[in-house]
Amino acid sequence: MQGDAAEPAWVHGHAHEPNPVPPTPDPTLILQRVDGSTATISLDDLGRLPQATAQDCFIVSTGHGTSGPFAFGGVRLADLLAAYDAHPRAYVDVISADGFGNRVDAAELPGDAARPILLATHCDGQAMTRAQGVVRLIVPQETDDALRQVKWVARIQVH
Ligand SMILES: Nc1nc2c(c(=O)[nH]1)N[C@H]1C(S)=C(S)[C@@H](COP(=O)(O)O)O[C@H]1N2
Ligand SMILES: [Mo]
Repeated sequence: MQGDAAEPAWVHGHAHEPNPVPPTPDPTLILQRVDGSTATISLDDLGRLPQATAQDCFIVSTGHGTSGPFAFGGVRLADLLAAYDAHPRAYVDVISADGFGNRVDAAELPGDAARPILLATHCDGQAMTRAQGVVRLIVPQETDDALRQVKWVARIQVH
């Protein structure tokens, strides 16, 4: 996608009406590289990559209030991209099947070593349920009431 006309609507903000219902049952996701080639990534594939934790994360949910702090576990977004030879030039769109998404700038990817940007599969050491969002994007530094916690990540589009 190029140019403003093709921008996804959520780039310009998203209403805080969290969808509680997973749009699909299968957590398998598709990664698309800058050259258009794709890789299919299952939950097992994520589990085989190096695991990291982001401590002290809250879910400031517009639906059911604030909960936490949680320690989310999973794969650093930067590690996933490197493992699949997907190198962003500008940004990475992390998109769910229910029309939600968030844009992570390439400059944000190195992140904070103690609280990295994650594709989380675990919460407080437990495998997350599909309803909890697996696979769930976690940007620990976000301050926008969970707008950067994309539940049910289905597609990672590298630009
Ligand atoms: N796929 C998807 N992810 C989403 C949303 C959504 O509607 N769809 N809503 C966001 C918002 S605004 C909030 S407050 C949180 C709510 O997370 P929770 O359902 O775990 O409380 O999910 C975020 N992630
Ligand atoms: Mo929200």
